[in-house]
Amino acid sequence: MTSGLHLELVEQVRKFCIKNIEPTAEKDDGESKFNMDIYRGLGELGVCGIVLPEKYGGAGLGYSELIVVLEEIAKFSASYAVTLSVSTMVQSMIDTYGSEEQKQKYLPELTSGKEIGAFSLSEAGSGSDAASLRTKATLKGEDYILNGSKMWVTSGGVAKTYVVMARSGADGPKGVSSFIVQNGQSGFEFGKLESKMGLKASPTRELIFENCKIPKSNILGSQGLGFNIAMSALDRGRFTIASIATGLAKRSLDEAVKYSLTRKQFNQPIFEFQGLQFMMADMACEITASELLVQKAATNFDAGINDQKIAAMAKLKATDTAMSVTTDAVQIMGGVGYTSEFPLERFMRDAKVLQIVEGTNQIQRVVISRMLKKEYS
Ligand code: COS
Repeated sequence: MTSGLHLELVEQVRKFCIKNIEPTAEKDDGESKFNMDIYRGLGELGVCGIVLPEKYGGAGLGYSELIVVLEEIAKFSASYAVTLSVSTMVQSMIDTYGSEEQKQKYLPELTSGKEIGAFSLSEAGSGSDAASLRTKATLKGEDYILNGSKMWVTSGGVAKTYVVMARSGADGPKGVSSFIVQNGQSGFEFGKLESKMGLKASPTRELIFENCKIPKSNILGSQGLGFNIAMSALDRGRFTIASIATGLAKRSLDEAVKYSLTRKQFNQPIFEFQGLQFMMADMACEITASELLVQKAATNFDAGINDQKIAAMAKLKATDTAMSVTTDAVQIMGGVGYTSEFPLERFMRDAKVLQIVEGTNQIQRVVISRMLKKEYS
């Protein structure tokens, strides 16, 4: 699986992260600070539009390359990796469902990393039951009027371009449409900035729409297609989140093994205790299983196969693994693992949200079991 191109990408991204992310990662986490210059630096490196066509400023590569990049960034900061993952998901929505005019207008500044894209589906009353969303989009002449609020929007406030799912028709999934809305639009305000357990360098905000008038031409795809657009975007978003989980887990195991080989107690490196060896063997096994699922999901997409089941499996397995591996890595490192001297306590807090975002892991099980039922019916 590891090609020369992948190794080259990993090397470039690693160098960038060591120089630009690692030195301030702990401080930025402590201050909940997102640094736009870091994101723009990733853009200059050419990784902010990896899967987008070159015609719109992308690199014209595939998801197999994107997961390698995200995994590497996550070894330093899950916050920047998630920002990039979600912005890429938004770009791919515009690329797949947008008109030529929309692509030319919105994609170049997203692919270049000059600006960020954000995805806005959840609301206070509709999380897992996404099709019950209530934000209204009322067609009046040549415009839609948006009213309502959206919650837990990754990059809310720092992103310029938002794909917002709103109700333009009847109850249920068929009444949902997707709209492109940009920061600065009259009637569009940012609400509460969330105070979170982890992923602190990535702002999460509420969006408020009050008689926000957007031209009809800002609809993505066609009226009533919004739920399907959101779901198919999440099929891609879910395994890219999984690659971030794999990055967190890999770095955590790396730190734990290195530490346990040098830390001595009872006159020997703590690595020599079988209790810890078995923990680390299990961690390595689970990480490899996760990595293979993520790779399978990515190669499927690159081959044009939209396999929801594998994407959901990758998200479920890799994020549960990240949670258990980061927790065990902190345990192996003991007191020092619980301090911010090492990044592991941050990684453990960051891992938790990966089990929740882009569909909780319970929803991934719903998707997997529905697919199983379909296969056997
Ligand atoms: N790709 C394209 N279309 C999809 C799809 C996918 N992956 N999944 C569902 N759809 C379509 C269905 O085909 C159906 O359309 P048709 O009637 O034309 O066939 C429509 O969407 C409704 O699908 P479904 O009946 O499965 O909808 P449900 O209300 O049962 O919801 C779940 C399904 C629970 C899977 C969905 O609501 C979900 O993923 N929830 C989690 C939301 C989430 O991930 N939020 C995170 C936001 S980002 S932090």
